[in-house]
Amino acid sequence: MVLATIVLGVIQSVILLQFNWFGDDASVEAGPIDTLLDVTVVISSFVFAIVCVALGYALIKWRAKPGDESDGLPIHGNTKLEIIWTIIPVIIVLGLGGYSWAVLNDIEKKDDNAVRVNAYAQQFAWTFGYPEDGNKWSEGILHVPVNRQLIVDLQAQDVIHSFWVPDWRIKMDAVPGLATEVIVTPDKEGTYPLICVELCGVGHTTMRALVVVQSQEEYEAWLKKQTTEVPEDLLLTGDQYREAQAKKEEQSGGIEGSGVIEE
Ligand SMILES: [Cu+2]
Repeated sequence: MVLATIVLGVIQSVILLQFNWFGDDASVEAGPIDTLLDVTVVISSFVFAIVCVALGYALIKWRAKPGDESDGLPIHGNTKLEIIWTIIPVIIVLGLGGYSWAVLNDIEKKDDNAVRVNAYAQQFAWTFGYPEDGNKWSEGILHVPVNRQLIVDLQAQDVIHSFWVPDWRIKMDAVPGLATEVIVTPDKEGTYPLICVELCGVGHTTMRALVVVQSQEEYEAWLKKQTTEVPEDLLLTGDQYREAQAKKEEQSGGIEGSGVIEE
């Protein structure tokens, strides 16, 4: 049985690892994320193999003889077995949880040299602000430099949206009134789809944009050519949010300056 389980687990793992589940990879973060998925696939394959072999063994070994209509034995649990099948899954889940935490912790480290972009999400479009150079604005297309960390501040204008670039493997929700950000280092030049992956209304499926990853020089040249600035009404939502946050901090800080708590 042990041998059958190992053989089945190995065969399943080998087959499942042949698939390129997430498509091409175009970020530094894609490597560790894909490895995490592969480890999960292999562990799941062996768990599935244990279940299949145990089930197959039971079906053959304890099959009722033809004509045997009698009841089965009155079995009343098995404490040892129950402890084992509780502890092993707990170890697996905690182990994978710790591993995932370590990967996330590692890929979310911020770089001082990162380029910052604002992504404004609204029903049903993405637009982008570039605070590094006059707060320029682009609609439906995000330009970023290659091999430089990118921090995208997500700003939802109406409902919850979600920023996902499959080739980067990174996905993050944009929530009204909440500051969330995408941290990623694109490492391959090219054009990639950006997809909203939070059902945000009737036009949700059309809420897509393009990401253009290019060299630092090309990126700067493109940014220089842009003339439109981020419209006021888009800025307002962000500013209002920051104002509210500042007020809150003042209040929790107590005594001075809030102008709200008098007596
Ligand atoms: Cu959306």
